[in-house]
Amino acid sequence: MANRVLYVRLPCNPIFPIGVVYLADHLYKVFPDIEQRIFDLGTIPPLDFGAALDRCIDNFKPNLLVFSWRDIQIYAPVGGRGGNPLQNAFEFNYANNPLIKTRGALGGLRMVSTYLNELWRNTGLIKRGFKRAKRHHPDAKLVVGGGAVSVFYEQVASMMPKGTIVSVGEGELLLEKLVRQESISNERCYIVGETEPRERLIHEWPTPVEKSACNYNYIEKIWPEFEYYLQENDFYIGVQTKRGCPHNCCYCVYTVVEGKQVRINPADEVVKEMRQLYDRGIRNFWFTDAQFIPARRFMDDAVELLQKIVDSGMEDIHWAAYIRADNLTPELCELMVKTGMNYFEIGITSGSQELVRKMRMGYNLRTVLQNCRDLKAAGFNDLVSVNYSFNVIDERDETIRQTLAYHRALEAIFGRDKVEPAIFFIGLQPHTHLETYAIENNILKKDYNPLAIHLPWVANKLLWNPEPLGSFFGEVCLQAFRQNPNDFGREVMDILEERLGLAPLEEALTAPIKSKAPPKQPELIAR
Ligand code: B12
Ligand code: SF4
Repeated sequence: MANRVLYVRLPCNPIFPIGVVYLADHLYKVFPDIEQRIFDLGTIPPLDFGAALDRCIDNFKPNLLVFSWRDIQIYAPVGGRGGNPLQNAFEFNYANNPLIKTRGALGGLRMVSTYLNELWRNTGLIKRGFKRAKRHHPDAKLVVGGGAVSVFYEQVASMMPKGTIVSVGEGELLLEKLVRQESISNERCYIVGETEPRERLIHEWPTPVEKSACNYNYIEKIWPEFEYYLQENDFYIGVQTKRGCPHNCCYCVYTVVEGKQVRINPADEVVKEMRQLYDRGIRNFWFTDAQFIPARRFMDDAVELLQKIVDSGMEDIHWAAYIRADNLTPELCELMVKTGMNYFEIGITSGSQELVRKMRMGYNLRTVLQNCRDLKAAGFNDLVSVNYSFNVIDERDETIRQTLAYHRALEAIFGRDKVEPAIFFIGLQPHTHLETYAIENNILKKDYNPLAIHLPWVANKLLWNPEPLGSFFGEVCLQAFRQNPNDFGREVMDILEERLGLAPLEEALTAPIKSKAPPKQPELIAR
């Protein structure tokens, strides 16, 4: 039996390592007698990573080494760890001034080197840890998982030592089997150098696990650095209230990582978990669900949870989440405000109903607008971030004008300063409809490597911004970076409006049904 389990969360911006916390909590509930330890490299200064890992392994002597890798893609449009990747890419691709072009190229190189360094550093830490653990237990096992590994599970094989178990999605049952030393052949995983990932492994459904409140009395015993996250007041500590998302949005991989089947964690257990954190001084929570209210049929569950939070008397808390704002009622809005929601993100992607439909998102923009009015009427007066990705599929001047009209309507509801337009350019991810579309349309080769963003011809395509509108957006973004880098999103919207004008709102809200409509998805029919 593997009875000494060490969880190493690989270096990461300080986001609460909820994944390893849940895994350790689960194993404790199944095997109360095994020894476990959490070691979070997110709390260690970079120069000390290797030595601190060695010390931890020498002290604890694990025979099951669990590495959790959260994120790999640092080239998101917001200021990433290597600088602002969107600005670099656009300066390099679209700037007319050669000096700015060069600055973009240099910035891009800096970003690429940060990215490659992180890949090498993390794989180096995994190899180093494995070697060290084997000094104490020659038959120690190594398993890697987490968000980054789930998305890029096919690519990480070449970077891992032989024998590494590479896991996709949630890891509770896999770890249970590893502790018992049972066969793992039915789990969503493969072993480097021994087995190949099954075809469409990521599309396999996770086995539902009934989630109970995480036992933080236990977690603080096995995680000496837990305190770190309790000291700062502004951390949003992760609490998961459900898993899975039933939608099919064309660019999204969550729905395959977590699966389409939504599994609700019992509301009493969620509140019990929050209570333990509350009693330790935590006031800010992030509901880490792919979507807090994934579809209308889950609205009652959200009501139940929020009502139980009200009943619990935790009055001075705040929470944030990804919210599909088409699934709200006035009652839900009131509960959201009453329970302290002070930030949410809506990923409508476009304010044009026609494009929202083409991206298979299943949103009704008119409903979203009405629900936002209800939220405002319920007293919501905080920040909402609205994600737009221009130029995804079939974008035209006309649809841009519609998005602008839609955004102005949101501003009219919440106030300009309360609606943050987050301008994303979709990072093309494996296993998404958009990837299939790109391959079918010869934009990407079938054997492209989604991690090879250091190759400019791959990077350009993975940051989805195809011509003919690509250079137009490049130019608009560069102007916005120049004019008002601190309020980039709003500046982009203003420049676009100056150049293209606004459509009537009604036009944004109505999508003419054309003969070339996308294939109907069961979920879209359901709503
Ligand atoms: C909520 C969320 C956020 C929130 C986090 C809020 C908070 N305070 O926690 C916010 C909005 C802040 C956020 C930000 C970002 N995120 Co985010 N986020 C998510 C999301 C939706 C859920 C993550 C989560 O906490 N899940 C709940 C916990 C319990 O699950 P978990 O940590 O994944 O752990 C489970 C499994 O992964 C597994 N597991 C974990 N480790 C291990 C190890 C082993 C060995 C095994 C077997 C299993 C295993 O078991 C765990 C329990 O079931 C995921 C997408 C998704 N649906 O998974 C993206 C995701 C993790 N994010 C991602 C990224 C990239 C980011 C950003 C870097 C984006 C950016 N460039 O700005 C930022 C910055 C993050 C940072 N480090 O600074 C990527 C990471 C992969 C990648 N592409 O590189 C993901 C997967 C989304 C995606 N489309 O690819 N994010
Ligand atoms: S609703 Fe959100 S989580 Fe679900 S598939 Fe669409 S983008 Fe992904």
